[in-house]
Amino acid sequence: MRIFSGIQPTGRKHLGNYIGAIRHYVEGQERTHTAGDLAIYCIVDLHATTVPYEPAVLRERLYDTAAILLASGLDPDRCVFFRQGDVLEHAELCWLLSSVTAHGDLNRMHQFKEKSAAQRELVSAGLFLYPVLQAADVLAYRATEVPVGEDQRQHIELMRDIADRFNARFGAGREVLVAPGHRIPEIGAKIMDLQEPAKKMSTTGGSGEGTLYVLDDPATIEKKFKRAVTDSENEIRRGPDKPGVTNLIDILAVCRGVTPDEVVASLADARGYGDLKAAVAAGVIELLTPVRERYEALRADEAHLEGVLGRGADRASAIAADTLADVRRAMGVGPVV
Ligand code: AQP
Repeated sequence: MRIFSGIQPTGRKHLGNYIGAIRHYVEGQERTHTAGDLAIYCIVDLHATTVPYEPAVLRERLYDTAAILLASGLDPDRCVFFRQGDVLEHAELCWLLSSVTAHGDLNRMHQFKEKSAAQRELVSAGLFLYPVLQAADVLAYRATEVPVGEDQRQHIELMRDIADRFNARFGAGREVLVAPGHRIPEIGAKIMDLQEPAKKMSTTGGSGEGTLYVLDDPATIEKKFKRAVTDSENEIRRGPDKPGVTNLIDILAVCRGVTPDEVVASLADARGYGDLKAAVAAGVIELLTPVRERYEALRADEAHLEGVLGRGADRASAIAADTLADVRRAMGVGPVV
């Protein structure tokens, strides 16, 4: 078992990122460490350049994201934690894999359709190639498991196709690249916007009031849940006709580490949505307070963050270079080695 996952240093990380991805990174780190395997986590700054951005802000957000991940429990002694832009193999592998990626498949990606529609000036070729770079990220480490939220399912399926196509075209009977599986949580894979519960909570596409940030203070968390959009009934249950209430139940289930049914049962005597909202706010405050408290000290020491990322990049490079050498050899690229 080898785990790989990447996270963008864009915007501020929100509850969806935390519940759908970050907390699973920590779980995966412990699981692989215990089993003598490896978990590899990467802040994908190259991906962040595919939409308009400010270079100075990108650096700030990179440190913000690194500090959040460490504050959440990533331990560089128990996993490999690095910045994508430090390991040059990602970009080269992206180019090489583009030769076995169908243009038509990239055109079908939901994320490309949504993000390209949102661009006012330039739809970059980088945005189109985003899933190929993401495939390179994972395939460079021959990862078998990729913890992600529901929105990334299509990209993981594409990277499996890319690996299979590469092996069929260039492998000469060998599995040069490993087709990874996704690990999408049963509950919390798609946390919805608190104001527009039909839409996923999102860095770029969501509403400010409906997006709950990992670093929000308790008063803000209470306020955002109090104002969360529900429906005109008073019945606490899950269902496609109740996206707002379903979202609150699921968030509370994750916070308590129980099933949504157990959450519903525990609220049998509730006086209405007010009690549900108060319980969710309390649960999220308990979940995120330790992260927020650890964050400040970590964020203040950029030299330490650079040291951690640099050491992680050295470890990552050693693995990725090995895969790249195999890929180049299989494709007949570069000198004979
Ligand atoms: N709402 C969500 N619920 C559960 N998981 C989510 N993820 C994102 N939104 C939700 C998961 O978080 C991981 C890191 O995401 P990312 O920062 O690399 O960017 P993203 O997937 O594009 O999501 P964002 O942060 O909300 O940004 P945009 O604005 O692009 O939509 C991924 O594993 C993702 O599945």
